[in-house]
Amino acid sequence: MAAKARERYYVTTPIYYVNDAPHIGHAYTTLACDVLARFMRLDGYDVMFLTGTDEHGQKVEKSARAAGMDPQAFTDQVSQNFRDLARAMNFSNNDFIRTTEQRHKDACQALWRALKARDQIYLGSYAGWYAVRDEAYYTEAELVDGPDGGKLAPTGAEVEWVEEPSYFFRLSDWQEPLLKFYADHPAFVAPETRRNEVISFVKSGLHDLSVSRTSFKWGVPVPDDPDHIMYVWLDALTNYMTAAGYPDTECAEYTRYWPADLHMVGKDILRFHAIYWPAFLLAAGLEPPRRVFAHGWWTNEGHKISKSLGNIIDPYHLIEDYGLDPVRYFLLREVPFGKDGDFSHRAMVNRLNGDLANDLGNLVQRVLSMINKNCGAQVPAPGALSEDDQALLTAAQELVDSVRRVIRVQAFHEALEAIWTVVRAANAYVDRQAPWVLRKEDPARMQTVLYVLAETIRHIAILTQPFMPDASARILDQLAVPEDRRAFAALGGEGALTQNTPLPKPEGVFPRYVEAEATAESAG
Ligand code: ME8
Repeated sequence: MAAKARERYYVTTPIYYVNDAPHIGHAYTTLACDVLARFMRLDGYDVMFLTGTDEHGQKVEKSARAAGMDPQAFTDQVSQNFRDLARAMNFSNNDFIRTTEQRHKDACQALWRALKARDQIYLGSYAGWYAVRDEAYYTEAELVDGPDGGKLAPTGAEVEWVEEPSYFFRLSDWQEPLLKFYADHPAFVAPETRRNEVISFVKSGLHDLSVSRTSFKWGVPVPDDPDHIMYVWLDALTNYMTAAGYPDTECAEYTRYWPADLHMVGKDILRFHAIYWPAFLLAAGLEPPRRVFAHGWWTNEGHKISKSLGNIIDPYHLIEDYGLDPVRYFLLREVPFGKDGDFSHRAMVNRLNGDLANDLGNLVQRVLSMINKNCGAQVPAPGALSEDDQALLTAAQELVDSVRRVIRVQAFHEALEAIWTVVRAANAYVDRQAPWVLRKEDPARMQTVLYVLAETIRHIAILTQPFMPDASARILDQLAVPEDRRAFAALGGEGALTQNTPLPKPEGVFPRYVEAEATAESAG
């Protein structure tokens, strides 16, 4: 245990373009990272969890112009929206990086120099298609027909023809080394289907990549050639190293945290993270990250989420309507992580009222109020354990191992499913043991049953902390579990509840969601 205690874990979110208001998609990616960061901290790891904003490039410059603002003033203002979201969602990031910070410009220029020194960058000229929305270059062959006969990027973004002097990165030299890298590191890209897509894309042939622009100014200047600014993706990807102290590769942060354990991204930006990024790093003689996970896409009641459709899901509205922890639970429980998912009010309410209010909420409420009324509001005193008692306790105690196993591969839905198997087992045990009958017939046995249940709830609430930090804390408060006994080291017999500890008055943790219409009907 002690040896593992200070292992480190470095997890990152994409840095978000500041031109958009934060929506459910951004909240989702960062939430997944937050759960991992909290989980690993509770498991004894020294965690670095990074998020931030991507502030350079043509897309942001355009938005600043549309807002009638200087790009720096614009990004100063809108970057704050993402910090505010992090607070509202209770994210526990240790750092928030902005690509307009000096530390980041220094890192980008250092990486450029390292690539240049190794002859990985050369001056040429680019003529081809560019999509500002994706900040990506496309070949003629990749374009698709648009509805009005024009050409579009495969993502549906508009493309423009670009001809300008440009530096190129020798990406074509990295085809074989990348394929070898994927083969040597089978867990590098997840899920498996995405890994296969990446490998077949690389096998289909890589072209050298244009990595500088001259037709606008909003970016990091290329060292020794200030007519050029660095391609925004080379700039953006470097953020993961900036925050770890690069270019000072000797510093404590860098030696401790690089390479990152996990870059969490949406499937839209996998190519940049799983192909370009490891190629840049290998070419610069630096270590690539250990893993890139590409999760799926959220739709709204079956429709693609977009500004133009006016159906953006605002995380603030969700929090207001359903409560923060139910939203955090829903997003990671409803959809197998990695797959696309659809947000619907009905699905949200089903999870809230079913899994949270009925299954977990009722369990906690029933058990704690029985203890409050019948055990003098103290942790009950257990007698000898029956087979049934032992089976439930063992299931609760073994839960951490199965949860840990699936969290390691970012299968959040499976982690929650495993926890809920024990929640449901505890509810079935209550029904079987009927402590309300024991109250009269065998009060000593009732104490044992309620103790077993309280211990089971303690295990469940410790394990739900990464997902629902506030609700779990409220449950642990009601069991009088001290703050320093809430990490995974306190699971099992180690941190078991002590009989006769006074308990506060129980309060419901997950109120049922009642439909507005239903309230009106029942009132009328
Ligand atoms: O791409 N469903 O930034 P971005 C799920 N700056 N996730 C979604 C989503 C949806 N409907 N919409 C957005 C960029 N996301 C670059 C990244 S990293 C070095 C640079 C999430 O603001 C998802 O994680 O467009 C996606 O990858 C990310 O937001 C894109 O954010």
